[in-house]
Amino acid sequence: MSQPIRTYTRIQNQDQTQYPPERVSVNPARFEDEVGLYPITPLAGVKQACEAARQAFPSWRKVPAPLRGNLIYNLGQLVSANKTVLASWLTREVGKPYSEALGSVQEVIDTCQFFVSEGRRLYGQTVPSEMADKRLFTYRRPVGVCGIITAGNFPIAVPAWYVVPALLCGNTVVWKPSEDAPVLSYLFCQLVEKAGFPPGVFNMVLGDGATTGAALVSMVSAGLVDKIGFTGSTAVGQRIGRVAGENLQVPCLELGGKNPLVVTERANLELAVEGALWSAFGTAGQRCTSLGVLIVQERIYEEFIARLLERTAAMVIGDPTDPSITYGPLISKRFLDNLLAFQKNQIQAHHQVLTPTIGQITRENPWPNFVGDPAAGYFAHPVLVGGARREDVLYQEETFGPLVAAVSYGELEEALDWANGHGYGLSSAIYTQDPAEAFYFQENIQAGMVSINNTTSGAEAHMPFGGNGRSGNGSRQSGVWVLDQFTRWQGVNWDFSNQLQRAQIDTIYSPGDLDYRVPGW
Ligand code: UN1
Repeated sequence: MSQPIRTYTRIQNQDQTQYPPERVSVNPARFEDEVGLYPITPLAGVKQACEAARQAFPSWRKVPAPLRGNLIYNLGQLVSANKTVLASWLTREVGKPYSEALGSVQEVIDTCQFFVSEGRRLYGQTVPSEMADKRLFTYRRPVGVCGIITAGNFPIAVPAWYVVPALLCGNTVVWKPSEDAPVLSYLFCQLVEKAGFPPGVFNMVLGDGATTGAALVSMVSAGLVDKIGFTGSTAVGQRIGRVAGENLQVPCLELGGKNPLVVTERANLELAVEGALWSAFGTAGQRCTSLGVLIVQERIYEEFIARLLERTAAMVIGDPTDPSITYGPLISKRFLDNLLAFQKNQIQAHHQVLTPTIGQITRENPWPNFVGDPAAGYFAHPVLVGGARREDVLYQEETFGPLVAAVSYGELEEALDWANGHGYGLSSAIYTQDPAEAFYFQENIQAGMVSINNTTSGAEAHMPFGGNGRSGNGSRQSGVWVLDQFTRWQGVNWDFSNQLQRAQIDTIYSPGDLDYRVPGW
């Protein structure tokens, strides 16, 4: 075990040592392993970071986009060259199984690769004018200073979804990463700087949402931040939306999910069991795309649940560095406490716990296939609950942990009712071999993302990522779609006729002599 890393607020590519690291980031699978020490950046530090970003913006936006892309290229290469080191830190700091951690780092590389060449596109349009000797053009212009606030479950992949396109488009950034991953964030920050981004273009403040995060959001009203990008809970997203709305801004919000997975009679059951297992318990259910409600056709319900329980019982849980595990610890104590409280309050008398038990995995409440010492970390039992009703919080609210509600349905319409009824709309899945069912589902689900014969999680880095309803405000990340978050369209008209040409007034709409009037009308 190496010494804890001391992390700092980084402004202008420098450690701000006036904010000394005072809090400890611990390994959630081994409490005695102190991963790092980090500061809570106070309001003054957040303001300083935003001012630095504001100052850097005018010259950064003038750097030609292909050259900004070259720095994104450097970042991708740096992340790639340090992939295994970053993945190890990721596993150590947030407890993600190592193979998944590698995938998570790969998502950063994929994002860089996509946006490198976007620097050579960032296409605008040439548009015909209704008048002679006049040309119309559209350009993408950067928004300004972007405040990015992200979560601990994908501590660098999801930030890269914001930061990489934001920088490529000519914006400057103040990033508030998750307080659960300050060390990994600090390492990522150093790679961004090593890639060659000028001082002030990328800055990082540290601390939790209620303090540092709220301070960053308050910079919107102070006129120092032009755009907030936020991944986290629906409740916090609503608060950010209110502040942004008052300031006539549109935030990029990626919020919670209660993602449905429907299994029809025409599904390949074995595949569906495997998909449900991974959607439910992969990453210990801590993806915003994790399974929330399992919706199974009533004639196959019993058999499906029995097979799923069999596979669940065979899962290995525990030490995230062990390749045999399906999932490791929860990200931090906060996540475990929230999950336990949810189980205690929301699993009620009319529910049936179908898995052996609920709660934390401990020596007294063990999981049979456990690797490591359960008392050394924040481990939770996998839980599948039957008998959910529409009005239950168990069905209505995101859980964020290895807890899934299972229900049965008769007609596909009823399955869709369950799938949409809670008002979230992030991701969704259907298992069926029948194209008609698949089409019906994809057309009628309100989710922003739909999987057919694949899991609710695992979106690729160049597809639109985002949700509707309680899952977000319709903003999309990734691929070309995110460009609309970090640029604003500018329309330009250029008249070289040397005379005043008034649109709609001097336009000759009908140069021909055709008389459209109908005789006798
Ligand atoms: C998240 O949990 O916030 O689609 C993002 C997935 C991952 C990203 C999840 N690629 O599951």
